[in-house]
Order: sequence, then structure tokens, then C-alpha cells
Amino acid sequence: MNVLLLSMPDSFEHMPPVAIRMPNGALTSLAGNVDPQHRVAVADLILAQRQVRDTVTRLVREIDPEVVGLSIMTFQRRTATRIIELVRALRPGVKIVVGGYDPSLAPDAYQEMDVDFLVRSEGEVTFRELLRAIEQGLGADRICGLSYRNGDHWVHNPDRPPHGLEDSEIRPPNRDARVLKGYTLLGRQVDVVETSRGCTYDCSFCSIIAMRGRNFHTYSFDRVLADIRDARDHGARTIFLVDDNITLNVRRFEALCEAIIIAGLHKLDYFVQAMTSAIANHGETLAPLMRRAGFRYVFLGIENILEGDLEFLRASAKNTERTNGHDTGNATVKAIDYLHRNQMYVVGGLIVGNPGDTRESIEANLEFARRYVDWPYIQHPTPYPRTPMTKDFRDQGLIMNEQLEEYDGTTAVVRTEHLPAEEVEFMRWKAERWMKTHHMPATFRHDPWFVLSYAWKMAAHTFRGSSIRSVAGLESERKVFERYRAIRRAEREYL
Ligand code: B12
Ligand code: SF4
Repeated sequence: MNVLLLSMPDSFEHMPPVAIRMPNGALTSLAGNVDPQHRVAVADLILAQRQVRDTVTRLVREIDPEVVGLSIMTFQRRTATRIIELVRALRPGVKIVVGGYDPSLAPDAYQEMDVDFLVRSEGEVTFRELLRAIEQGLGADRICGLSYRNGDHWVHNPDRPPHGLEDSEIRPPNRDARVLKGYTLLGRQVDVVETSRGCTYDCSFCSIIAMRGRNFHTYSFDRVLADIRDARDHGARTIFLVDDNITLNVRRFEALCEAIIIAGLHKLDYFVQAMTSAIANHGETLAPLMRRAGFRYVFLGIENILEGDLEFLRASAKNTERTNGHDTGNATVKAIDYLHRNQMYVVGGLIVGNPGDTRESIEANLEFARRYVDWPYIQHPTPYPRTPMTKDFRDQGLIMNEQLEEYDGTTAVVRTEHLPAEEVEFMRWKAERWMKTHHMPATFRHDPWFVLSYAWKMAAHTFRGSSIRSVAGLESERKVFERYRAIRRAEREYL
């Protein structure tokens, strides 16, 4: 059968497509796990963000799919609805399958749409079995993890337990299936690689627990190294390790760094997400190893620098430093120090706009970011389906905006007890634009050609909404903010 897999074009403020266009790891993993007789095409629509309608129309004509699959996050739901309508109009008989975080966590929303199948949580085995059932004309009632339309109602089969990953049932991704080009992270071709899945923490804003429970499973190093080589052989110069929480097992992470060095794969740049506690508590050995293995950017889940906020986010434990077996306070500064001493850059993940936040508490976090992080990744708490935080915000009546396409993390959709949502967003937006410019010299040293070619476009993106009058001080920043929000609203209309 011919199969077309699509990821959505929607991007958000911290991923300006001019500089960052990441592949979706789920789709190549699905493509690597179907039976060999199927012909799968993977299209990451971030690579055609301003030609979505034309690109989907062309791909449906060229590939002539019997099955179309879409990978969807919550803020991409509206775009997904429009793409589903387009595909259905082009090929009325096609089977449409949805998967990823939003369909898994809010399946009811998809039952209203013109969708045939919904794959919940991990997809490789479920999708493989689904294609077999469609090809052989069999029923879908025995496929765990699948929901499907049966006449005028939906059937939800039992859940599929999280995969152990240790055996070889989940085969490596198939990057040859990609049909669009242009992945980049600041001018270098980027690819995504997984070394593990899952997390045993339960941060209240994170979707991972409702998605798969609290567990942690790992791939073998042989497989991971082969996957990195495959990404490199497909042109990648930067590898993003997309594990939910690679730092859960620090000894394993250290061993992985060593394996990367021994395999000679340390000439690539690596980007990873990490907990502050793991880096602070093990930085003496871990940070130098990471550096030698080629790690350049570390996304630190700082979340907030104030204890009260960390408690609300249920993120105190993963941000605690321990000395001689005792908790000795917030781990963030120490973690940043280890990374900086080993020439790595900190992408600082902070969340401002929590229920108790005041102007002062938000400002304290912004000031921290100005002082310590190399690239700010400041977000607002966003009530995604089925996270514990969503219930807290709803119970307190603080959700101000139900337009899911604005649930992109940098649009404040909740208010605090003291500040309106818009004010919270204004404070972050105003501070963050300038912080981003500070990293330009480091980017220039690493990739001068990219910065010379794209600095203007990147600045235009960061400061969109500004005008000659505002630069000359003749227009207030509020006015610029209003224009920025209007531009952002227009950008969200992908088709
Ligand atoms: C890596 C990652 C990113 C990367 C890369 C994204 C990319 N291009 O793929 C970056 C840093 C760019 C990113 C950014 C964002 N992300 Co993000 N990201 C993740 C993370 C850590 C891992 C995702 C991943 O690749 N997993 C590995 C793959 C193989 O697994 P998977 O995606 O789950 O796919 C499996 C199943 O879901 C299913 N499946 C998925 N799609 C499909 C499709 C079909 C047809 C089928 C059958 C099955 C299927 O099968 C797959 C294989 O088992 C998750 C989870 C986490 N713990 O935080 C968040 C997560 C997905 N991100 C999230 C969000 C909100 C964002 C942002 C909006 C804001 C932010 N928090 O940074 C931006 C927006 C990105 C953009 N488009 O502009 C949320 C989504 C919440 C939701 N309900 O939608 C998550 C869950 C984190 C969270 N807050 O809880 N993200
Ligand atoms: S530590 Fe990270 S992956 Fe784990 S629950 Fe918290 S935010 Fe999610």
C-alpha cells in the first residue's frame, strides 16, 4: 500500500523556521516499522510552511496514498482539521489515521472529525498491525492501542503497554522515506535520535505521564550509535537527542557519551534536554564527558527559580541539589556553572505566569534568564489535555483562552491571581527579544556564513511588530506588542 505520513507545519516563537526546522522523529520511526511491501512517504510540513495546501495536494497526487497519517500536537489541532478536510476532498476513499500527543490525550475531539483510525500513545507496532488489517481486509478489534470508527460510533480497543525497547521489535527509523528537504538548526542540517523513552517524574505541566505512565525504557547503545551514523549519512551535522529525560540514568548517559567518543561520532554537534539536578549532582564527571562527546546546547528544565512556583509545577525534586545525601537547595546555578565551564550553552527553559505569580516574581525569573542563560526558552503554563496542571487552572478559574491554536507555549492563555494573561505575555515578550540577541556572537563564531546570510531575517523575526517609529521611540512598546500579536495570529493560518 502507499502511505503518506504528515507532521504539521505549525511552529512557535522559539522555533523560528528561518533558523530551526526539525524533523518529526515519530514519522520516520513509523516508516521504519511497517512491513516491507508498503511504500511510505514522510513529509514534515514545517519544510513547506507557506505552501501547505499546494504541497499536500501535490503529494497526494504523486503518492496516491491508500492511507494518510497525521502526527499532531494540541496547538496544531486546527491545522490538522483543515489538512484532513483537504485530503478527504482530494481522495474521498483514503483511510485517515491520526496519532501523537493530541489524539492520544484528547481522542474525543477527533471523533467529531472525518478520521477513520486513532492510534493512542506509542505507534510503531499498532500502526504496523493496522496496515496489515487494512491490507488483508481484517477487522481492527484485536489491535491494542487503536480507536476506530465503526458505523456511527467509535470503538476504543484496550491500551497497548509501553514498549520495553530492549528487544529489536521496534526497528530503526527509515530516513529514506522523507520526501521534503531543508532541515536545519542554525545553518547545520539537523536530525533527531532517540536513546530512551519515558520519565519517572510527574511534573504537573508535562504530558508524558498521561501519555505513557511513569516508566523509563532504553535502546541499546549499538542501536543508538547506528541511528546516529544513519542520521549523519543522511547529511546531519547536528543531532538532537529527543529523549523525554535522558538524565534519569546518569551513569548510562555518561557511558553513552563515552560510546559516542569511541565510535568517532563526537565531531557532530549534539543538543539534549536535561534536568538541573542531574547536571548539578554529577557535573564534575558528566559535563566534561558531554563536552568531549560533542554536546553543544543543553536545554535545562529550570522551570522556575522560586520555590513556590516549583511546588505548583511539581518540579522541585528534579531541581534539587544534593550534597552528602542531603538536599541543599536549588540546583540551577550549579548546573549552569558546570555547563559553562565545559564550553556548553544553556537553553534556559522557564515557565512564568503560574497562579501565584506577581509582577515581581516574573521579573525575578526574567532577570535570572538575562544573567545566566545563553538562549532563553521562556514559556507560559499551558493547560494541555489531561495534565494535572490543567485541572488546577480550571478549578481556579484561571483559563482565559480556549483557542487551542494559541496553546503554543508563548501565548499566555491563563491568568495569574494577580495579573491578566496579556500582561504576563507582554513582560516575557519584551524581555526575551533582547536576550536572544546576546547569543549572536557565539553563533557567529560557530557558523559565520549562516549568521552573515540570515542575521537580518532572524532579527526581523525576533523584533517583528517593530517599526521605524518605535525604534525612534515615537511609539510605545504596547503598540509594538499589539502588532506582534496580530502578525502572530495571521501566521497561524497555514492553510
Ligand atoms: C523533542 C520534542 C520537541 C522538539 C522536536 C519536535 C519535533 N520536531 O518532533 C522541539 C524542541 C522542537 C519541541 C518543540 C515544541 N514542543 Co515538544 N516535545 C518533544 C518531546 C520531548 C519528545 C517528542 C519526540 O520526538 N518523541 C519521540 C517520538 C518517537 O515519540 P512521539 O513523538 O511521542 O511519537 C510516538 C507516538 O506519539 C505516536 N505517534 C506520533 N505521531 C503519530 C502519527 C501517526 C499517524 C501514528 C499512527 C502515531 C503517531 O507514535 C510515535 C512512535 O511511538 C515531547 C515529550 C516530552 N516528554 O516532553 C515534547 C512535546 C511533544 N512537545 C510539546 C510542545 C507543547 C512543544 C511546543 C509547542 C512548545 C514546547 N513545549 O517547547 C514546541 C512546538 C514545536 C514546533 N512545532 O514549533 C508537548 C506537546 C503537548 C501536547 N499535548 O500537544 C510535549 C508532549 C511536551 C510537554 N509539554 O508535555 N518539542
Ligand atoms: S522531568 Fe521532564 S519529562 Fe519528566 S515529567 Fe518532568 S518535564 Fe516531563
